[in-house]
Amino acid sequence: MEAQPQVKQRIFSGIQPTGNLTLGNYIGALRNFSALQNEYDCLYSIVDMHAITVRQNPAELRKACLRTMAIFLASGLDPEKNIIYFQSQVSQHAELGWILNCFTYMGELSRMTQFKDKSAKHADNINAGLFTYPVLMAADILLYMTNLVPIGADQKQHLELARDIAQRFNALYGDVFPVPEGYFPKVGARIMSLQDPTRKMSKSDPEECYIAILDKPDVIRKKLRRAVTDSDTRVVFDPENKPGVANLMSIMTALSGKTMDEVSAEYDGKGYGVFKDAVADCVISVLEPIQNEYDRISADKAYLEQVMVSGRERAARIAYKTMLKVRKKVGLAALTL
Ligand code: AQP
Repeated sequence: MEAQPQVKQRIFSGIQPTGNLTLGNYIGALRNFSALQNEYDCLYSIVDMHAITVRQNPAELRKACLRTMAIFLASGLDPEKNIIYFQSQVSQHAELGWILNCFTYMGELSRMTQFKDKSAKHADNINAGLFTYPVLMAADILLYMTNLVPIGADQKQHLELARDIAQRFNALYGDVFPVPEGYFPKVGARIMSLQDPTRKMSKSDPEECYIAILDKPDVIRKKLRRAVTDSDTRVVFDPENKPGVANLMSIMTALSGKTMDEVSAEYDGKGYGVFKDAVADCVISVLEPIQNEYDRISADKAYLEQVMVSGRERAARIAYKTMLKVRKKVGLAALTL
């Protein structure tokens, strides 16, 4: 008997086109995207609808969307193998988001730490979208019958909620959605701010707190030299007492493949200046080729347009099929006779 071709498991992940993508986004998410593209059937989305939960400058947001797509491609994502697309161009995200809102409880959403953090950061605009953000994220994932979600540790709580919603829906209507699993980097699942290493590195924080994927080498070196450490001189991994050094060690370990012990053996006793310069060399050696590729790709507007159109069409086909099923299950008017 002829062997049946193995159906690949599906991956979905998204990144918000807000500001400059950071080294945290790269280590926590983007790097895994390209590592997984051969084994899985992958959709990678620029989630622009999530971005407007915080007030954005429209012209800047549009530019940031294209910039983010160019970074996806420059970091090694193949648009033939993967579906790369803008979330807002596939209207079923909003449609499923609404339906799933009706299967999510206020109490669950009130517990989300990102909502609490972002409400504190944007106290003048605590809108309903910010509150229901995790439901839209659940819709992003479930719309494609996703099995695996590569994300950083900060998104763990949102993924848990997506799993709960999927299970709740399945319990009512039969096995509609696979219950998605998270895929987290072994090291670097939470890269911390360079200025406050007890908080995650975030692209909406002030410039000196993060390294942007597109930061030039001299900027990277300067930011790392100014990174907050401690008054001790030891290069040892102790996140509780030495969060700044631990963060720099995580960055180096994640990017170089060296173990924490190897990094410690190499730099302990040499002073923080030498260590920080070595971290800068390591970061630059990874980001510089991506930046060169980014310059090439972002100059080719026709190519970006082609990736955008093809991604949108391929994603919409899958999304449409899911919505036929979901609409039928919940009893909405049929789309086809
Ligand atoms: N510091 C981080 N360390 C590891 N992973 C991270 N991610 C984000 N920051 C870190 C991962 O990157 C993916 C995309 O994140 P996002 O853009 O959707 O939003 P976010 O997690 O809220 O990131 P930011 O930088 O904090 O964005 P703003 O400031 O715009 O809200 C996710 O997989 C995330 O885990």
